This record gives sequence, structure tokens and C-alpha cells, in this order.
Amino acid sequence: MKKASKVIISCAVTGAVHTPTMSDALPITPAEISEQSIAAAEAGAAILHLHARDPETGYPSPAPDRFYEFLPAIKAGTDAVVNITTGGSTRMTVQERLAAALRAQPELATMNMGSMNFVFSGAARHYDTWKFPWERDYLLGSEDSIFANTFTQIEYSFRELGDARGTRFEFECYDIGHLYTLAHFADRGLAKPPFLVQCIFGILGGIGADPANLSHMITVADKLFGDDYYLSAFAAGRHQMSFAIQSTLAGGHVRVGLEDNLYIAKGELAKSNADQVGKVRRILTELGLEIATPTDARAMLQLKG
Ligand code: KMH
Ligand code: ZN
Repeated sequence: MKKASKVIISCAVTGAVHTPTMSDALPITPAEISEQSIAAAEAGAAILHLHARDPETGYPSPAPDRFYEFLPAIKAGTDAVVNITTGGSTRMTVQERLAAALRAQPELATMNMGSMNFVFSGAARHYDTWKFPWERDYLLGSEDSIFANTFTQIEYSFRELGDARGTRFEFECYDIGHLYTLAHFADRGLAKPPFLVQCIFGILGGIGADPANLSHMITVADKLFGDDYYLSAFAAGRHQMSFAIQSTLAGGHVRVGLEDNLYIAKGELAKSNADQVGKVRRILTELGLEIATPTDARAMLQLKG
């Protein structure tokens, strides 16, 4: 692992997993997404990971026009690195998922390293009433859908976004096998170091949120990539903060944000994305770690700027 003297905080602002009934703080409209993104950057996030939603209903949207309803305001309000999703949601086609990144040609985009079950229906049973009719079926539907990321699709993203547009990638690895897939694309010269390897724990269908699994992911990544990668890690849900801290103690970086977890403490909803960024920043600072600026992150990850 490439050890950095400063920790990059990524903030995943809204995502496509949580639904509006679950938290009033989840940003839905362009104004909410841009305001929360800028506030998260001011709180210490060097990277903003962005999805879009229909502003009337909160339904996850892949439409480039929706992204462009908030991207200019974010660009005007902060120099944080914009990282556009290519994962979208399990309901979107690959063409839909790539459309916004192909238009925006961001410095950074996600690249999901394997096909998998990606279940998030558990939350559905906690609610009797929903703000919007789509939410319950959307959550339950995840039990019967596949998050498709075939080798052909991955190669297409490398060529169209990486080679043709200079976008670099945050590699989303939900299990050990995804590290080997990244190594395969590195061997073929499509993935170029230094790699930002984002290890994700606690998605039902991926590797569980057990601390021993993070150690094992690091052991395998060290074997496959040596000093050619930066580690970042997060767990979806209640283990979010503990995995963030474990990642930094191992020499890695962190991701927080309402895409991954709606809470700030046990039983207490976060008021905003900045709430979580501020918390992780305070903990890391107390531990004597320095926080990376967007300029630091661009230098480390060799972004086009
Ligand atoms: N929702 C996260 C578990 C992406 O946007 O490409 C994964 C994610 C994928 O952020
Ligand atoms: Zn995402």
C-alpha cells in the first residue's frame, strides 16, 4: 500500500440506496445536493462522490441533465474533486450509468469491479408509511436484481472514460475477487497505477463488515499491487465510522456520507453529510492525522485537475 501522510476524506452525498422516507437529511433536489456537497467540502471532504435524483420524488436518476442541475453550483462553490458515479443503481442499464460521466468527463469516477447480488431490502420492514409510492418496491426489488459489472462493461468504461477522456477511477471492490479483477485489468494495461482501491464492506451480497476482512483485503491487495495502490475503505450502515477509522490506522483513506449510512451515532440520524465529515475529521485530527486538501488528493491520485 502506498502510505500517505495525509488522509483523503471522500463524501458520498446521496447515492441510490437510501430513500426519502428514511431521513429528511438525504439530499434530493439540485439545491440540496449542491449545498450539502459544498458544506461537506468545507467540513474537510477532498472528494465528493455524486449521484443524481429526480427532484420531485427522490428516485435515483442517471440523466446527465439532472447532474448538470447541480454540477455547476458545486464547481463554483468548492474546488473539491468531483467523483461521478458509474455504478448508478442496480435498476439502470450500463449505458444509463455511464452517460453523466461521459458528458462531464470528471477527474474521477467510480468503477465497480464485479457483478453481484446487491441487496438493501432490510430497511423496508421498518416503515409502514412511505413519502413516495416507489420506495417500498424499490427496496424489495433489490432482492431480485443483479448489480451487473461484466468484464466487457468494465473494459468499455476503461476505454471510453479512462483512455478517451482522462478520467481516473475509484475502484469499488466489494469482495476479494474484485481485487483480482482489478489486477487482471492492470495486467492488460487498462488500469493504471496508482490505483485508488475502495474496499466496501457490509453490502448483502459482498464481503461482510468484519474487521478481519479488512485485514485480509489489505493482505491480498498488498500482494497484488505492492506499493501501487492507495487504500480507502468504508462499511455500509452502522459500521461506517469504525471501518473508516480502521482504514486510516492501516495507512488508508476514508469515505463517509449519507449514501452509505444515514446515522451519526446509534439511533441518531445525521443532520447532513457535513455532520459525518466533521465527525470523522475530528476523530482523525485527535489521532494526530492530517487531512488532505483537494490539491493533496489530486497530487496523490494523479488526477488531471
Ligand atoms: N453505494 C455504494 C455501496 C457507485 O456509485 O459506483 C457503492 C457506490 C457505487 O458508490
Ligand atoms: Zn455511489
